[in-house]
Amino acid sequence: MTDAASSPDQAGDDLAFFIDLEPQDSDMMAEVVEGLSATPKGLSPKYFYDQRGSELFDRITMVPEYYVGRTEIALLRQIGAELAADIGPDATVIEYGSGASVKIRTLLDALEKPHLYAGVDISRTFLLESCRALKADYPDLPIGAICADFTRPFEIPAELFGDHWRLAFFPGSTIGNFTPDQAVDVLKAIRSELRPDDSLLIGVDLKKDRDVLERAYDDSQGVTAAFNLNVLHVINRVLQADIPVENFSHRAVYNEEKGRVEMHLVAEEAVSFTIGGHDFSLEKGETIHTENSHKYSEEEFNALAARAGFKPHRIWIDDNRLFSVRLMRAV
Ligand code: AVJ
Repeated sequence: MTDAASSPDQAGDDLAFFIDLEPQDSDMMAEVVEGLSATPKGLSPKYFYDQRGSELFDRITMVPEYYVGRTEIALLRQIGAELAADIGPDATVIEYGSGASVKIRTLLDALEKPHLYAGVDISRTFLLESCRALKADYPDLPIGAICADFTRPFEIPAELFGDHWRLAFFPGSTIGNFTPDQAVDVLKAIRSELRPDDSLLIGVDLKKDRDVLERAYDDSQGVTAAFNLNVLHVINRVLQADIPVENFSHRAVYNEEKGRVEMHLVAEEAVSFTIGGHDFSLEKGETIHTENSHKYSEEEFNALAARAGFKPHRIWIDDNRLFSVRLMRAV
């Protein structure tokens, strides 16, 4: 664990703090090599989000089939007054996966005099950009940035968040990217930055019709396909690999038994490539599993969150029962 709290001028501007826990590229090499050496082959979805991947994800949120982002934003707008009443004034807001710009603005606008905003993200560039953009719009709100991989336990100076009620904000159903056991660990890591009766506001996608789910992850404009394929470009660039991206295609399928949409990259013909001195090959038709997006019923998610020390406080669901926004309390 590094202790890399830096002064505001190292962050280059008027952020209240910038903590860089330096999530390592060497972890990426080891993880990618391990994932592609396994049977079946797999990659962590966190590598989707380089600059282009983040831009492609933004475009996914605008395709008609992908209901997740817009449904969550509409819910957040509707529930502002109830949320403000539940959270109270002067809250410290900690956002996991910074950059969901419309969502955090909707939340900050709803709350009464938030005390501090802290963004936590693995991408240093994206984190600093989104925190600076937020600072420009909320000049009177202290804004801090924490560069960290929140899928692993991380430690930040205890005094950083101060004495106010804390609200952890984890939108977008990002929690769905993890298997249920991993999700419990992520929620435990979030829980460890909270005290009893602090809050977690989390977006959780609901179980629904297979067709709706599969279309949401295979849109007709091919944006999700480009997003999925981009992870191979990321590996080629960051790890100096030579994966022939043009030989892969995108596949999305709802695995009903596991309650998740899976994205895969399918080798359209036999391919071979090298990453960091390791040789890999895929037969025609072999796949790389790139993402899971778990869907939960209300009860399923309650049970999962309970294992991490959260109890349900309120749940809001849209009229079409597509998506849930949940307010949970730390036990
Ligand atoms: C950002 C993880 C919530 O799983 O719905 C969207 C990512 N992947 N389309 C999701 C994603 C393909 C998204 N999350």
